[in-house]
Amino acid sequence: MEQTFIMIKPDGVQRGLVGEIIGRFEKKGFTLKGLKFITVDRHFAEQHYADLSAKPFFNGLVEYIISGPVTAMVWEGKNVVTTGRKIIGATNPADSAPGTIRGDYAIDIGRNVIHGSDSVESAKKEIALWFPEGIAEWRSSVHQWIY
Ligand code: FUP
Repeated sequence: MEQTFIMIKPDGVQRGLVGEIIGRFEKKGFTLKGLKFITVDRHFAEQHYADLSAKPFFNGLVEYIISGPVTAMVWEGKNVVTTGRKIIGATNPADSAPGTIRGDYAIDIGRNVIHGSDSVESAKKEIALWFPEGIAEWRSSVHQWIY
């Protein structure tokens, strides 16, 4: 089953949006498979955003991510990578549709509350980076057609 990496960024944590965000993914029908609350260091944040290292906003982005604890999660379900990105909304909250997380709760691109993997391949990389200890396997007892 497909998995994605979702991170509630320091502003989302500080603004008390953790429960709201987890609720949106749960109510959609996705399954929470991994969860931890951690503050990462500069080296780790630079690894997570390595693809953006040449961008002018890279240093500010790293400063923001290390500024406080984040909520790191693995969510599982059919098409969870693409659907997760839809639930999150466009990168720039100025363009995110109302009803999406960024559309409802963010204003600035540099404080956009949440991260979600952009492909199955990057989800695998990000889950390996953030959960090197692995994810505990558990099976829901509900019927398979209940997502
Ligand atoms: P996303 O996949 O939606 O998180 O977007 P990107 O990977 O393109 O960007 C990662 C983060 O960099 C965004 F969440 C916010 C930040 N960013 C800026 O601060 N300024 C920009 O111009 C673009 C992105």
